Amino acid sequence: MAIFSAVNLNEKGKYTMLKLNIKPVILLIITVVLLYNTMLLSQSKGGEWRFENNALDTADWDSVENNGVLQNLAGFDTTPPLQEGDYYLWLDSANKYDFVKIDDSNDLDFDNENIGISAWIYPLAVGDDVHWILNKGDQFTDPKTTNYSLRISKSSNLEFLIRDSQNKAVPIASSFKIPQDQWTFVAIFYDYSSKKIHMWNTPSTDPVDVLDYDQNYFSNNDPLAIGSWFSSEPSAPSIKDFEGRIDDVKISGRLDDILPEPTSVQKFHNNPHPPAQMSIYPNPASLTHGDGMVSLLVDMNAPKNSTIQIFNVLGQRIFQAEISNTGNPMLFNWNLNDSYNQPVNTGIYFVRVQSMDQYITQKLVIIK
Ligand SMILES: [Ca+2]
Ligand SMILES: [Ca+2]
Ligand SMILES: [Ca+2]
Ligand SMILES: [Ca+2]
Repeated sequence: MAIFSAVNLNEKGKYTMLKLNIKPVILLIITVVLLYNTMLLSQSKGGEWRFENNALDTADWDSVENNGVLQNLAGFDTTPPLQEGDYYLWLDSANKYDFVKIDDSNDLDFDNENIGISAWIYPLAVGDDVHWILNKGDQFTDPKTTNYSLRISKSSNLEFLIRDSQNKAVPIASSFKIPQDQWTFVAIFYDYSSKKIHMWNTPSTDPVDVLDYDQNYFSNNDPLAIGSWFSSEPSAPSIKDFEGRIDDVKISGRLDDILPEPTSVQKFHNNPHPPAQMSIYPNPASLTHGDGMVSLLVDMNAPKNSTIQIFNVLGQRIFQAEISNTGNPMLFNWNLNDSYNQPVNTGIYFVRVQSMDQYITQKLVIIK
């Protein structure tokens, strides 16, 4: 009775109090279920390996989980400096034939089409020989096979290499060199239709090199090796191993999947609606005080199914969820855990919510 009279009276103060009182109820009703990486509409091939104490394919754009198996003394490690998450693939220079082997799959085969590959690498050996970052093929068969591969050349450049129909290796090298003993982002994109290779050594949208490259290339029946070139000769099961740390390896036919998305600028697409709005509270959010939760209240004007993505300052996506239509405004609660359900680190993050042609990005600070 008192509540209704508050509405009827429409006194500004009481009405505001009413809104505040029923807000938790409304918020409960429209609190949405976060569905992890399962409802993305468009797909490509390939995979993503983040080595979070496993070699699982965690890509959200591919159709098959191409999980890897550690070979010989390959392992995962957490010794700093870290690049992505808490673990990376550790390939010790004291060990031979250590790499990750992933079985052949149509999801990993590429035929005369676009292909993109990216990775974070921390090599402990460059310039002494070539070192394979990855290779889909077999070094032992005659002819040898390489559907596609990425390596550090003997001159320390990044090199993309395929094997053509005459079994001839066709490499193309970057202008830049790969430094030793530090993390470097490396990426290539072969735009097959325009016959161009794009190469990066920083996680930005603009490539460092754009090079002519006109080669047909073909799938094979052989494994993908991360950290070497697989050989079916049992006494020497790989060749010219990478030595050091590898993290966040991505393969896709689409450029968007292998490069971090832009994060730092708040943008709005052209649309006839007033700008989308988002409130994040609390902000800063605390990992250890309060309930360890942030709430996002988003007004998208024309609510449709939405995607929430959270990026760190390096532009790496650490969390993503698909949200079905919940009305407008929408409320999301995020428990400050990443996609692996691990608590995120303190620092600056960017929250991006996209719904059809609208998107909005805001900064979120997470403190102890
Ligand atoms: Ca896959
Ligand atoms: Ca990792
Ligand atoms: Ca090794
Ligand atoms: Ca195959």
